[in-house]
Amino acid sequence: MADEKSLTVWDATYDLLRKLELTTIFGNPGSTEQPFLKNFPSDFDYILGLQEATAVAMADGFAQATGKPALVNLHTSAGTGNGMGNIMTAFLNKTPLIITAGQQTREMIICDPLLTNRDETTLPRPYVKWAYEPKRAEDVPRAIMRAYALALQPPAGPVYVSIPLDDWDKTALGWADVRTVSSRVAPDPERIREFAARISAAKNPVLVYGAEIEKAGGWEAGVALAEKLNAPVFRAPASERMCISETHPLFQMQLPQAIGPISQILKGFDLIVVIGAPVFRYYPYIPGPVLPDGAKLLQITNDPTDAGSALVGDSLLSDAKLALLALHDLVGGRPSHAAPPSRNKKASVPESEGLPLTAREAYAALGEVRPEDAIVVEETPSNFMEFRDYWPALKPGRYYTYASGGLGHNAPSAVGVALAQKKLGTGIPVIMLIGDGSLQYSVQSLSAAAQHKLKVIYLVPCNGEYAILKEFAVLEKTPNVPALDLPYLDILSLARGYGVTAVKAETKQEIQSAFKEALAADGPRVIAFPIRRETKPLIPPSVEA
Ligand SMILES: Cc1ncc(C[n+]2csc(CCOP(=O)(O)OP(=O)(O)O)c2C)c(N)n1
Ligand SMILES: [Mg+2]
Repeated sequence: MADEKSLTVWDATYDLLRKLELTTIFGNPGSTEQPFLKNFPSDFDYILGLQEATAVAMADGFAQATGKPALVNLHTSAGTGNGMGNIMTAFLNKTPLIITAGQQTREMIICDPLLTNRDETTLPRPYVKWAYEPKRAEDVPRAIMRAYALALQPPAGPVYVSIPLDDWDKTALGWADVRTVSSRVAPDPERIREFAARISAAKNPVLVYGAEIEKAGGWEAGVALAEKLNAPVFRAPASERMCISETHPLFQMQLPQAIGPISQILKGFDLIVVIGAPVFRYYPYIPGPVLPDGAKLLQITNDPTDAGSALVGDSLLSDAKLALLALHDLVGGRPSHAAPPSRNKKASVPESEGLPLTAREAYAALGEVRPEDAIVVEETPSNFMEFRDYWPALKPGRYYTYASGGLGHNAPSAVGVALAQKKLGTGIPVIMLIGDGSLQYSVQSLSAAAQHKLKVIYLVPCNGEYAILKEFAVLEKTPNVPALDLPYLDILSLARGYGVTAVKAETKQEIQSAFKEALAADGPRVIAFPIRRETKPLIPPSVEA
């Protein structure tokens, strides 16, 4: 290690990263990053994305699965641009990511040479919590420390530090000071008492749980509150994480992502208590009352933006777990209140109608051979709800998807989740359920899975189309949209091109045996299974009722 006299910005920064446990760096190198990556220390790992969208989302999955911030290094403006869709998703996922990007030499920036990141602090906005380029090279380690402290605090999220390539060899101010910050906010005691009193006074309260509960480690606290109140639990629409076992008798279903249908479903409840979620994450516009007649709403979130954007109700800022524990102590129990009938019926296995299988038939087949402890990462827009019918979430940390709907996030995120399992030594396999269209957006992630021999099984339902957009076209009455069919995609060749063993499975038996083989294999596998083309209603009639 360098002595204090010759200490460089590079030395001080790597020392800081080591102390912050940011020793896994996701990225894609260019000449503006090479001065940072030179003499790469042997106790660090570099995970190559091949494209920055992949690098960002791998880091996102890794950070979520380890529960710690992760570091991504992007190539100046072009690399930031490529990563931007997934930076947006990381922002909505509230994942703490420290993003560093190379920048041209300070001496030359004035004349706009190639690779200049013009307006470097504007480019990643509004989807970073902070964007900064140090005013002098010596401030690089402090900027990274500040970025780390900001990324971690609620609501967590990505931060961006642009670093000119000539900064790394400059003399440092000294070793960087390592700081710690808190990552939870406790509820205002007076306001949570008011919320508890309103819940205790409600005749027929309902709980809507969101992703913040799992991120806060609050599954048990959520169950305890629901059981004390004897109140039904819905999952917030478009939740990126789970919050309760889907087989718990009080669990109902995930709410649909539309105004009218949500009110329909919540009809009859006088108090809707949303914990750890926005109110609400909508998708198609289906008009209707925001709340059913006579209902009031309470929201608890750690995000002031989500508290601000709610159309109705009263909000309280808090970490979800701390709020659940406090409410549990403060509310009155309702043991005599009749338990709600569960909507959560075991999905029946459909009769075979020939080939190709429907998505439901294929998922029923997979559900039969499910290893209980696997992690699922999902991006299959038109049929993920069917998958969940046969693969209910049972434990925390076993289900990930995106908070944004921006395709290209989950395939690389699954690789990050699998890398985390490898580093943590859990042995838990990762099942990546990905649409044939969606796989194309960050297809390079297959390569990292192969290079690091990660236990990821890609399940690719192949309908050769953008099925969800056909469903949207019916709802929005927009016929004859071009380019919704992609029958020419060759998933097996793509996978093999990136070094991943790939098989096609058509029948129930083929799917099941390919899956069992994949579970036993060393490294990733792709299983492509043709599914029947179906254009279903975007909001299923069962949830409109
Ligand atoms: C970055 C991005 N580009 C485009 C879209 C629009 N989009 C939403 S779903 C979808 C099709 C997904 O196709 P596929 O993965 O095959 O799933 P399927 O609808 O067939 O189930 C598209 C293109 C998007 N959500 N994100
Ligand atoms: Mg498709």
